[in-house]
Amino acid sequence: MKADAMEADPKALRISPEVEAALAGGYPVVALESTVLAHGLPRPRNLEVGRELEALVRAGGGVPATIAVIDGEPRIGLSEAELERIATSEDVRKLSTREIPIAVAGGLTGATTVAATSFLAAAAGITVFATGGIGGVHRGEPRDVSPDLTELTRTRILVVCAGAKAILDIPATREALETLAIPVLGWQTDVFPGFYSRETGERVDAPVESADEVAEVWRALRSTGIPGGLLLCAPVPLEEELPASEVKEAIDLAISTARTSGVRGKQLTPFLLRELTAATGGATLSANIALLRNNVRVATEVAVALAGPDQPERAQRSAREC
Ligand code: PSU
Ligand code: MN
Repeated sequence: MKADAMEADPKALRISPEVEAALAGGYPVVALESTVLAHGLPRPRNLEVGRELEALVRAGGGVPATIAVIDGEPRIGLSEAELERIATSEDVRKLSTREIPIAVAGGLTGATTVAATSFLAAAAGITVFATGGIGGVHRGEPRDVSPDLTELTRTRILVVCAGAKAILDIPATREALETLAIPVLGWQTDVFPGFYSRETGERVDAPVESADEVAEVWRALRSTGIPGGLLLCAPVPLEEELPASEVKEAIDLAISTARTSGVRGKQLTPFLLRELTAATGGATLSANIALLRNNVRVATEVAVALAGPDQPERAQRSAREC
């Protein structure tokens, strides 16, 4: 099966000159998500984190491509001013894949979720994408299942994340990944991590020890013709971990507040994240930032491994020249 993105009109995407040059030269490129900036982290930390993550990709020898829709244009790689707009403007929507055409037709500005970022990154020819945590199966009935999961069944993308957050139903999320036939790798672990915490009681499909090993699985995914993407889960660094028991109460409270206030649909995840940040103070925020940094470092290593041995130095040179 050909990915839908293969049929996209290349003119429908605006790729920044730097990202375009990197892709044309086969240099390592790492896609970055914008919903985490616009709706997942509090201001003003969100803008600082957005800048820092881009800088981390560069420090690792890659070229960052933060993705968003700006005035109806899907953008792959943002300028400093555009990144600031996504992080600070009041009028930034949350866009999953289904909402991209609506934003494009309406000339709207929005931040892209894991699903939408995956789709646009793959359409632009990017393989590796770093985020914080993926969406999954929410608790309660009727089941609210993030399109992040289904996007991975049809889009060729390697997503690096810290697992799924405990605001979700973790066993159901892990089960859904299995049902949807999405390979789940663990970065130097066989545990499926739980965002703030390293342990969930769930397992990955296979541990991987190095970026080269990830690259091998990626190439095998492509050569076997199995459709869709791959999830690489990197646990939050040990010193920054928040044990699940320390956030459980705040999570249970946030979920019951959402229920009693009738918050559902696409508002649910941002609502729970805001409630949680407010309830736990800086604790969840610093763990969140630590795991984002870690995922970006791992993703850059993987992108460098996929680009081949002589690429990192050339990428740094090209980044300096831009
Ligand atoms: N999980 C987090 N932080 C986030 C998100 C998820 O820990 O910011 C964001 C991501 O952009 C993810 C989206 O793709 O929420 C999932 O939203 P939904 O459940 O509505 O699909
Ligand atoms: Mn949903």
